Amino acid sequence: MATTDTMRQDAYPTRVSDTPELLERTEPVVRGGVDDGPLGQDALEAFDRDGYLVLPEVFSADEVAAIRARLDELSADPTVRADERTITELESEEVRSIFEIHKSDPRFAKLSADPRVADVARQLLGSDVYIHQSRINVKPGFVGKGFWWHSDFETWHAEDGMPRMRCLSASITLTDNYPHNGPLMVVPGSHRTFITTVGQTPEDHYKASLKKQEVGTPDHDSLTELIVGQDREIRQLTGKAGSVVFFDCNIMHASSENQTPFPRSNVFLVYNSVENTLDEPFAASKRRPEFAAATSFEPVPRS
Ligand code: 6CS
Ligand code: FE
Repeated sequence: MATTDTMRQDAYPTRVSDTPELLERTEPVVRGGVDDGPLGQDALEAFDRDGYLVLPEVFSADEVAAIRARLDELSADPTVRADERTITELESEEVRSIFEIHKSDPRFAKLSADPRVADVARQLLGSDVYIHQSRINVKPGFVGKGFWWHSDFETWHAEDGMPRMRCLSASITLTDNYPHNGPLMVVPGSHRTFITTVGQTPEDHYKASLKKQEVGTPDHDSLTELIVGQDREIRQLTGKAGSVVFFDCNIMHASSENQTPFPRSNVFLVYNSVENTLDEPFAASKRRPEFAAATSFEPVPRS
């Protein structure tokens, strides 16, 4: 019998039931080997086990300074601030995120193709890659708010139509990340469990979720089962500016607000495998705008 859209295979059914579940990941984490890129066996095994990998000080202080200077220019530019791709904080007019920077700015386009980042993404995903989403998270001192616990893949699957977990983020730290200024927190190993969430996706959900996500985030009992029940830990990814944190699309992560004078700014580049291009959303009436979910799947050029 011919399958219809409603019968499309969905390995990760989320936002469809009123009871959350913890499902096993049904696919590999690392798809390439030591001959497919710069990472050695230990690094590949660490990413496979933990769902993330920190490469310290990949970019020089001068390179970071140039990117930060550009970030400061963009954040102050009234045209950028008025752009729908710029998200401000819920309680202030402070810039929270600037999306699609790999398309709007040549420096970030070059950064997204930098072999120090893109070659690692290709190796881990075992294929050519394209940019699903890019953004800068500014998290300025004192007023930068946090990001509640979530799996990126849950949103990218439900709202953007991303079929499988063959996708990762590379976070380039533009400022030193301390324990106290809202660094990325991850639950190592959580990438192998998919927590389904309850609650239907509202129309134009991204307008609220990019400021403060609620629908699509795991409930407290599921988070407790994931962390306490599965005997996992919460790890703060601190480190010097210029480091790169690669993290799997399904790892459970969050970050706290920043109550210090020290900004915590990162560039996020989301690499999706060209074998995992977007389908129709799995749990939303329509896909999010292009700046949140690219539908041009050109591979990032190799250098
Ligand atoms: O909804 C999204 O696509 C974005 N939101 C968060 C909190 N992380 C992933 C992504 O940038
Ligand atoms: Fe995220």
